[in-house]
Amino acid sequence: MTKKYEFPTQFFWGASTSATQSEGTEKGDGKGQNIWDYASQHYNHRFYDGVTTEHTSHFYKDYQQDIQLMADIDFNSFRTSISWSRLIPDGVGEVNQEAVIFYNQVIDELIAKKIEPFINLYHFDMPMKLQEIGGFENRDVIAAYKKYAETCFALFGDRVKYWFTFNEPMIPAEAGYLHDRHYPYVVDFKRAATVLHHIILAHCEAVKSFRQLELDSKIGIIMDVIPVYPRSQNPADLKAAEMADLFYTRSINEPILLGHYPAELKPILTAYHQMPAILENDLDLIASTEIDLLGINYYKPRRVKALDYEPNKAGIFSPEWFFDNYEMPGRRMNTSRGIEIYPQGIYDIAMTIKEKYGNIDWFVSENGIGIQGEEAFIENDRVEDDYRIDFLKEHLVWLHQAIADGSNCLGYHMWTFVDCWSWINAYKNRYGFYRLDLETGKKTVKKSGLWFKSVSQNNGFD
Ligand code: BGP
Repeated sequence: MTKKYEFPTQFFWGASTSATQSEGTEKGDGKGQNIWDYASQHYNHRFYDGVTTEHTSHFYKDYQQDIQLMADIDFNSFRTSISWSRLIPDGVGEVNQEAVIFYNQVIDELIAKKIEPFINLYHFDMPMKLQEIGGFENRDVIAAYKKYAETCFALFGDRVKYWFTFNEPMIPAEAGYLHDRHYPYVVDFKRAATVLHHIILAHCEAVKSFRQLELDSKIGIIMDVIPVYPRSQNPADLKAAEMADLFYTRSINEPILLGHYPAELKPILTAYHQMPAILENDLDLIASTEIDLLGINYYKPRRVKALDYEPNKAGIFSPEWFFDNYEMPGRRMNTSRGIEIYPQGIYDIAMTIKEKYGNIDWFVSENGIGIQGEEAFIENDRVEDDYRIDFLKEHLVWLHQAIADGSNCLGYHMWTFVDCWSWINAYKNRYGFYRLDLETGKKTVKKSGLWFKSVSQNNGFD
């Protein structure tokens, strides 16, 4: 029977997570520390309720059961990441054989359950040994990442058909080196720009290595193409929006998707002495790298207005010298997370990809709603999360419209499969299709999980 909102055949339905947020550690697993293991122990006060990475949803131990739970609600695809510091504990040396066994089992189990594995190589989780030499600020780490990527392709490339180099490549630079949210908690624009440039080069190197293998699979990257909306059509607001877009979106999207940095960036960074070192062949490498598939994480729009006050330019250089964030009156909020909900944004992103980025194949790689205090919605042992179903529906309706208008969208992954540990917020906000009981570890499907199952089964909804 046709559905009112029917999606293209072989549409990917599933969810995403990351290694650090789901695996946990077990005695004797041979995993090396990454920056999150380190930061959640040594800067424990920065994490909600002081929960460390040891207390995640135990995918390392429970992967078989978890994959069965995914199959129970009809996922046909699932994204997770490989933990670099699990596979190569010091980031560059010996491969940890326990990790090889684990990831082989995960991949095989997913395939056996007819769930396509989407494998990402880097989700914010620099091995601590490499962070000690500067992480992505140090050019040598590009070569270490390339070697790590090649190791993954060699070990798992025979079965993994969808690879991704990075999740949200802007975030390690912006949150770790400019806005004091992620370790190493540096606040320095030029260092952030250096990290971003090196991440882009690492992405290019991994894609280059991948191409040489001529595998029958695709490679891409997971990004945010955050739509920017000006407060008004006043030229000052429009200029502010242009600057926010330039710094936070185009500076990463254009090198990855168009093969060059936006021309406007260099004169500004040079004038303010913030230009990172770019070596002779870097721009050629960027220009010659193409991806096959783009993942887009969409949570919120960015609303912008002209500055209320002149910034103090004696302070640390910041993109916020050129615009203010705008709190639109009447905006619809997810108050748990403190972000605006704007389903139409997904349509606007699709049209930007279509018009500006060659209508490349893409999929929604994350979208979801984190809610604090979800236990208040438990009835008869089930979270009755109608608000999540409404959220999903509204976004899917806009996505459906985008596809009707010619967007090459291949799938939709919700964040996330089971309530997971989150950077900074730990377990404050729950996002999963399954509820995780932190005391017992029990995972129970929510109403939204059952709704999603029917959507996947019917490839759409009414
Ligand atoms: C994305 C990250 C995810 C996930 C999600 C939810 O940006 O890729 O790893 O954490 O945001 O955000 P948060 O956990 O901060 O609420």
